[in-house]
Amino acid sequence: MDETQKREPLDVVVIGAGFAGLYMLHKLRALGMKAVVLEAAENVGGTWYWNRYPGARCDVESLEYSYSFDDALQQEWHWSERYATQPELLRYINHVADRFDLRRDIRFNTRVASAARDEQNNLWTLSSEGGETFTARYCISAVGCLSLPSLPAFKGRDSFAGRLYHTGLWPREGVDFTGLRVGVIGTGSSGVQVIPHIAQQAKHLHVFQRTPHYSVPAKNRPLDPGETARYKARYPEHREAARQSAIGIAGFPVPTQSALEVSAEERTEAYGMGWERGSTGYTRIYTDILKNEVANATASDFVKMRIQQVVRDPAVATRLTPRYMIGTKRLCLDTQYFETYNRENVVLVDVSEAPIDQITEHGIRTTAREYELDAIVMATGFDAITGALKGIDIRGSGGQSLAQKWEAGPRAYLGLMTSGFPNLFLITGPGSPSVLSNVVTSIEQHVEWIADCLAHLRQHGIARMDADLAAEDRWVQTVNEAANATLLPKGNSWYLGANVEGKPRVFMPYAGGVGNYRVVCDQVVIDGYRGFLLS
Ligand code: N01
Repeated sequence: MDETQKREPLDVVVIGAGFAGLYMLHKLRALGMKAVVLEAAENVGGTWYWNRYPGARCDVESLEYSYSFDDALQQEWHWSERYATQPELLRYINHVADRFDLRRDIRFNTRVASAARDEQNNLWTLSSEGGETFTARYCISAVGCLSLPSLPAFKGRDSFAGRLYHTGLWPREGVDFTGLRVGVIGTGSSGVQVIPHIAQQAKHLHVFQRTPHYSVPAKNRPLDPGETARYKARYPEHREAARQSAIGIAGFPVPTQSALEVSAEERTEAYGMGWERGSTGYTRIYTDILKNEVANATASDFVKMRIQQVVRDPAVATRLTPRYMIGTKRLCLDTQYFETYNRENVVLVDVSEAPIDQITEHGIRTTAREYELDAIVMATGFDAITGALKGIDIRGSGGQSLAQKWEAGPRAYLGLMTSGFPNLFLITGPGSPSVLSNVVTSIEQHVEWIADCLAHLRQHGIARMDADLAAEDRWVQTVNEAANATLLPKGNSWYLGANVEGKPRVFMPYAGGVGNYRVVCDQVVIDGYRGFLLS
């Protein structure tokens, strides 16, 4: 008899102990449900556990990028900086795990390999890579949207004699680059954050850039106690504003004007103020920056102009100047990023024309020449939104594989369930605002929706819930329409899977706004879980 048969099935098994999995467990406990969380890492934290690279910092302000579900928690926790560093965020998540006594139901070092639906017994069986099995009535994915690192399959990757790192799999003990010749591949959010730090330590840094990206200064600073106290005094209002907002952030002013209905002088002043304020809200200064190409060009041009001003060598400045529309790839937030290219020990290698041909024993060879290096840092991002889920062999009704169902792009109703996989819930799944929002706001909304749903099923004696295929198809259409009403699908971004070779080009998150999305989810419930099949 194997482990599975010896044990009573659990009510719920949750995959992942990041922000989503922890809160889900807390809610399930409150419902009196027997739940276990399976976590690949040896501790809690999810993305904040793995992304320990120097300079890792959140780009949503600390007072907003935190749980709102417990007032004592939000009042008592002290954030030291406007944008929290990775270590501070990890301390916070550990505090939450301890405060709510969550660890006793988390199995660490347990990477889920497969999840199979047993239709006859209405159960899910999950197997770990270590061979353990867990059986439950419901399975909830809290695997995160940016959790499977993408390592481009450069020829010769294993032949490199030096040390090779990925920002999303950073060694716990840290890395000392002192005196080394370092190469960083990638200039997205991770690259933009890690590059200034490595530049300060390394003897020499080569940055291999394929696409120059937009970044605005974070203007990070210590939080003033008076300011924090004033903010906390109105926490419930701020949180409610975030829930109703477009991207789950209360602090971004709601734009009221088109960029094209004001004078050039007025625009320049507004962009200048946005630049000085330091936040990704820069692309929300006017209503149409992400909707109209002409409006977008005005916002893009301002940042391009700033890059030209900051970077002293005009040829380097030109190579650092983005050529796409701002915001169509995720806007980066940095501290001294462009300034770093004024350092003597930093060289920008443009690999858009002479791409990386291979990694050699000695370093990186582009089609133009070889660069000798002691260490290589891949800041090459993630197989976003679907990668972690598709990496688990998930089999629904009739043995259908999720990876196969999503071969041409993910399909999920409200991003919460995918038809043919009954009793499997997805926190921040594809087709929900997820990565286009303050993800903690979106996680809380999904966790609460799922918990309410499970309570409803129990109360009404409903054992099985699935998404109706027709409702799912209509929602996928809605997601496409929402994206196409913006400029977002026009960038070669990871929102579209464009960063992973062979991944279908499908815009995955819902771009219609956090507040609007919440209304839809709530209305579906009011309508008796419209679009779901309950039996
Ligand atoms: O990954 P990315 P990331 N040859 O995909 C390059 C969140 N995040 O880890 O643009 C050469 O953005 C690639 O080039 P290109 C945030 O949501 C948040 O930086 O595809 N280069 C790009 O420059 C963010 O958006 C925070 O042409 C190659 C880079 O690698 C998301 O995570 C911090 C290449 C990858 O950039 C992902 O950010 C960090 C190749 N073969 C992350 N393959 C904050 O909160 C890829 N690249 C601040």
